[in-house]
Amino acid sequence: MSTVCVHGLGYIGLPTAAVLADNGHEVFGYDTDQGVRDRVRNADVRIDEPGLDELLERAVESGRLTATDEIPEAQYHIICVPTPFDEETRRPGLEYVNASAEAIAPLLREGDTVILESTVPPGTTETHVRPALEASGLEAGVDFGLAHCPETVLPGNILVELRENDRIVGGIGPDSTAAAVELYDSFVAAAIRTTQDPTTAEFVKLIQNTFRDVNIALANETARIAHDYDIDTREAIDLANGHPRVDLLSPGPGVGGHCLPIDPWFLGVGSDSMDLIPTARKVNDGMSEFVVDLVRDLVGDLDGTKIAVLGAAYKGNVDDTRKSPGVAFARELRRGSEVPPPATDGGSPNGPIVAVHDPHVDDASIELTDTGAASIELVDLETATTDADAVVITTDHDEFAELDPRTLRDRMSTPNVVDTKGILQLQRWRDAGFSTRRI
Ligand code: SAJ
Repeated sequence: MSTVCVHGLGYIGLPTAAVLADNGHEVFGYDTDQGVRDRVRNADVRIDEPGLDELLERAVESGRLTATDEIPEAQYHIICVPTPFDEETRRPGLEYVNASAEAIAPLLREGDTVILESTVPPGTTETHVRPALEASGLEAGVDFGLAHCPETVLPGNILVELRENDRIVGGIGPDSTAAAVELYDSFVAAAIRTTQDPTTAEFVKLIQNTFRDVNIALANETARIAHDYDIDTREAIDLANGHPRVDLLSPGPGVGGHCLPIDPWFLGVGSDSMDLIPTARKVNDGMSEFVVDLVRDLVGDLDGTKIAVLGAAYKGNVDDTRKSPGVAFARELRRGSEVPPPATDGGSPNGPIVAVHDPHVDDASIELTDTGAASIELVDLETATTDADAVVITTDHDEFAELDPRTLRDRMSTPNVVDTKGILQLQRWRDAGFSTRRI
């Protein structure tokens, strides 16, 4: 068993630290945010992630996971800090990665190993982390280990995937790789696959998410084409997927989260060869506009109407609203509507009233108030749907699949529904008097 310091206690660092502790390691969790450290000390989880509460409680109570204000010496340092995306330059900020490496350098001892898990452009471990650590006077691959091992877990299923997903490890020299593999081997049940350098490992992570993004774009474009032919996309995709070499993904209102909409751009940091990938991004981002057109098909002119958007989380059964397609769609509905309509008179000629509801998301965690969005509110289901002219499902939460169309119909001004996730049994809704559209 080893001493491990996990740097950054967010979506990835916190579950990783807890799993390591649960597997017998002595784990220190370091985060620059005092609030985060205090919450970990109290085993207080703010992420909607199955099983994490109990695991964290166990790790903290056993004394094997300690949130710390000062970075300790440790046999392993795992860096799980964010690489925030700059929308204008389409590049990641590496300041947190750099700061972690600089903070580790003075504590680094011969034989220790540093592992970068944060998603970064290819080459970052070599060009940023390595020089910062070598300021210690020690040499990577000789005196200490340095490797990249990208995280690949799916939000909503993190604890299962931490143990059951294959891992890719690319170290500087064979000793770095071996040291990192030894640590992951202590809790990963799947294969740990190695490559000879960190840059390949960084690249692999990015092409995995790019594969998903580009293939979802194909599904989304297929949906738009099917719409022009008045064909039910999901039925067509289902039939097409009966072929042994065809596996189209699911269309929807766009692609959200902190990975798929962002990671493809990281590939372009050191390459001018991207052509298809940016086009796929454009297709996925354009889905908000397509959904607005579907609503117009049903409702006509949107001025003075009320639209209930069901789903602010970026995907089903999670509370994460980062780059959420539901939020993008709500904003798209309000685009160009500079003046907020009065809330009481059923609207004005200044665009629709947009009411967003999400049972997994609370008020504090969502920003709906920027340009043109002043009249978008996050409200309960009854408030959102009362007097609405259309309900639009933008997230595949279980709660939405179980909605009762008759209850909604009785509250709404006009019974229209758009299902962008294909989760409703639309015949039931039609039987209840709804006009329907779906992607
Ligand atoms: N989506 C579709 N159609 C689909 C599948 C997904 O529209 O057929 C949408 C979702 O609704 C969501 C977005 O794509 O808005 C992303 O959802 P996701 O569940 O596909 O993936 P993430 O972003 O939650 O997690 C991804 C995963 N990457 C891959 O599956 C290759 C996860 O394994 C990574 O660890 C994670 O990114 C990450 O951290 O990079």
